[in-house]
Amino acid sequence: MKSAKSVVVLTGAGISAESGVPTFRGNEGLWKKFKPEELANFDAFIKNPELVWEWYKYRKQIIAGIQPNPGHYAIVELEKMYEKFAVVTQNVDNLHRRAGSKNVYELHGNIQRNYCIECGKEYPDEIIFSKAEVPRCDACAGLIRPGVVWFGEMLPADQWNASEEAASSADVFFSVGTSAVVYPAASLPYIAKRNGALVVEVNPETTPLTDIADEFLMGKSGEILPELVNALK
Ligand code: BJW
Ligand code: ZN
Repeated sequence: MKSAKSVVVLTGAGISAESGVPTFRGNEGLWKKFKPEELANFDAFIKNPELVWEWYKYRKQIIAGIQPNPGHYAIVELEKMYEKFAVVTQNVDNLHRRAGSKNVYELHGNIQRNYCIECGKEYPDEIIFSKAEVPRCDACAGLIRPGVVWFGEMLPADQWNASEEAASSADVFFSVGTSAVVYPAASLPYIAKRNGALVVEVNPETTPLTDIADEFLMGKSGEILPELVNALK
């Protein structure tokens, strides 16, 4: 870490768990009743937009009421220490930017965005919450959807390309608070490792990545990352 020039931190739902955002999988997971693959896809939305909107409105409300935690702030501190630094997040909660991280790539979109599936017109959350029924576009009557990336959808090309490039040239690559099962995000640590990076995983539980990680720091990111920053300072 002391000699590294380029550091990349990939984050998942676990980094926001200590802020009070439920994770997707596992015992405390949001989707205990529904498999993520069943709900977070376009066909499920078309079949049952009421259910999918109920789920996103619930999460928008949670996210609006919470704050970044020491894990997010430790990543802000790390960014100040390196010439090249990137946060690549699978989270849609905007907490890295709110904490003060500058170079953030959002692979799965942002839950604060909403847009019409027919004409692309964007809508703020106030419009979404002003209607009890499924929100529709005032220009073309198309369904409005959340601005996130569902299964089977392409990731935003600019965010993905920049993340892949950052992973390829990283000296140290962190995988923090992700179950490391959703692709293509889960391929980034492998890309980094193939290009010579030291791969460090931070998670209270093991994942499919643990076996190939060079270091596994077992525990909560809100505790481990601040300790790491202190040790570096
Ligand atoms: C803590 C902690 C603490 C707890 N501190 N840690 C077969 C094989 C391979 C791939 C595929 C396949 N079939 C289909 C695919 C592709 C598919 C995929 O990967 N599927 C696999 C699941 C099998 N991927 C896609 O479809 C992607 N697109 C794509 O591939 O495009 C190309 C394509 C186009 C057309 C056709 C086919 C391919 C898109 C993926 C989009 C994922 N979207 C979601 C929803 C986003 C919107 C929303 O938020 O609602 O993204 S799903 C959900 O999972 C969300 C997350 O970002 C993502 C990852 O979850 P994450 O962050 O890892 O959370 P958890 O809950 O799983 O884990 C939390 C972790 O934290 C745990 O490990 C805990 O232990 C830990 N933790 N407390 C630190 N305090
Ligand atoms: Zn429209």
